[in-house]
Amino acid sequence: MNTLAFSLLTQAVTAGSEATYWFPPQASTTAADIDWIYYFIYWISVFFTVLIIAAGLWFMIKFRSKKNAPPAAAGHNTALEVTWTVVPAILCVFIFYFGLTGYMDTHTPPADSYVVNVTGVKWAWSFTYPDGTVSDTLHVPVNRPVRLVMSSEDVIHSLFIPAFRTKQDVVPGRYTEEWFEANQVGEFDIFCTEYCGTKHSEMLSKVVVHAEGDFTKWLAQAGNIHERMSPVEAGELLVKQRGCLQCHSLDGSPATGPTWKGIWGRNEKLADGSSLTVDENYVRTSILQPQAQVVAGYGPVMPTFQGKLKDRDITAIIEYFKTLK
Ligand code: HEC
Ligand SMILES: [Cu+2]
Repeated sequence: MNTLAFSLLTQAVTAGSEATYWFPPQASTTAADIDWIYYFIYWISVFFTVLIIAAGLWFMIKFRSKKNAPPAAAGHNTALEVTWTVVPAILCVFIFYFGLTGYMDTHTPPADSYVVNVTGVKWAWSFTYPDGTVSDTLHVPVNRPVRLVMSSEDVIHSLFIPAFRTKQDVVPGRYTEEWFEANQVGEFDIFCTEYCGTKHSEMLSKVVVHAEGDFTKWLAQAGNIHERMSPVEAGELLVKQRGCLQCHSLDGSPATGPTWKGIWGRNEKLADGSSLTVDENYVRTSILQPQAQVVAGYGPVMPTFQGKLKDRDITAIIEYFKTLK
């Protein structure tokens, strides 16, 4: 057997906590069980596929009809028929049992879970922690159950963390939840797995699993950006974290929204035919009531950041805009 095929086969049998050719690492407490039942079904399928095709080929040869002979009458074999009914029935009950208990485990968050709120919006994720801190990557402590309470501002998205083997739709107008307990420190991918429009495939993020103690440090750091950096730096961080750059470019290239290159003091034509100069109040209104003054040539698709960006944040963004010559 060549080495690639051999290593694929051994990986498929012995999936450990490391990533394999087929799967990302098993980085949560439920991942190993999910992979176990997956491989159980997989190997049963391989076994029966080989068995049935081999038997079919063998019967074709062995029972080939003789020239001009009448077809042989088929009889019963009770022992054989009972076997091929009872064995698959037991296997199905077994798979159902493990499927159901696994489903219950992955859908029942422990009562002491750490709660993070998740918002999906075309085309970015944002994560809000109990103290009000917001980030565009999900930060969690290791070895502690985390419950995500999720909602969407527009269409249906789905938050998928392959390394944790967890996935759940994120739906407008209601909350859905998913939970996991990461058991490995590191960075893992987050995908949107519900087709949600043009940039669906770019709706990516990461989950950063912190070692014991580091998470609290990260949270304290992330929370006080205005104390820790200048307004320009804070503004730059905010527009990255809040997903503004999904729709606004910094290099003059067109996107869903107008580019921010040279935005400050620019003369802007609005959809209602009027025009104005970009100043503090215009930026503030654009962020809090985007539909009030729509720029000519663009759709009224910007979500409001009312209640999400505080005055101090908007001031920082304005200072940052002034640097985008
Ligand atoms: C879903 C896409 C989208 C996101 C996300 C988005 N915007 Fe916009 N934005 C637009 C569109 C489209 C326009 C033009 C239409 C309008 O004026 O409402 C716009 C207009 C603006 C304007 C006026 C620009 C000009 O040239 O006159 C500002 C300022 C602005 N956005 C700031 C922000 C900030 C700050 C954020 C993040 C906190 C953000 N936007 C996030 C789509 C978006
Ligand atoms: Cu999406």
